[in-house]
Amino acid sequence: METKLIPYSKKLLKGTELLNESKSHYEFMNGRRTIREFSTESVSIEVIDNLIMAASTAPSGANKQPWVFCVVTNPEMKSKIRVEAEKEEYESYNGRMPQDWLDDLSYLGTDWHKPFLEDAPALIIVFRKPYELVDGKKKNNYYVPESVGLACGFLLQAIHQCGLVALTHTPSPMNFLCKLLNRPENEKPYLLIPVGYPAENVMVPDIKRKNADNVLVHYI
Ligand code: IYR
Repeated sequence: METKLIPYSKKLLKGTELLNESKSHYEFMNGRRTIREFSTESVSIEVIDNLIMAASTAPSGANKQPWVFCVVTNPEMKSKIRVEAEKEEYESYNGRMPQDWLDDLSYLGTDWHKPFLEDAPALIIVFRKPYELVDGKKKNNYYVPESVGLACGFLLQAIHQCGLVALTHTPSPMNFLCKLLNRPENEKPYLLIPVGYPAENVMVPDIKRKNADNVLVHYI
């Protein structure tokens, strides 16, 4: 197949300008924190749509873009999601999660209560699509978890860029979301991301990120 090519042009940075840009971007991203308490203040749907379309620019296997982002702002639907998520989380925190896991989470102070599912103005539920259904036939997608993970990363970055906050929530198992949102069989829930403004005077755990010695290896 003949590929149609188009020019790619972008302003190039060099030297100190490049160094400064890379440093200030690192510092900006290092200021991102997961937030678990949300203000109920609304965010316009156009803003949410722009964040999602930024996420949807992520690279994906064979450019199949194997994702769907469902946005829930309806209060009744948010309540239904909270009820179902809390049922699963109750089971997880009371028997399904091994003690080691509970110990690893204890500093976060999380439990089965999930008020952010009603407080946050928008819940973005990300579905992965292992395959497409074309005329009732399955057509496989490629590198689906990697692609959808990248799209979620782009989404978190866009949310941070706009001064909003998010939580990467994984009620487990998440199958109730397929039913509640009436999704087709080729869509599997991947991540639930409440988005909005932080609750007033919100506090976050004083966690430390690993330094370069622990996450970066040079081969020069
Ligand atoms: N899904 C649960 C538990 C949980 C698991 C991990 I790994 C976390 O980093 C945080 C929470 C919950 O949302 O509470």
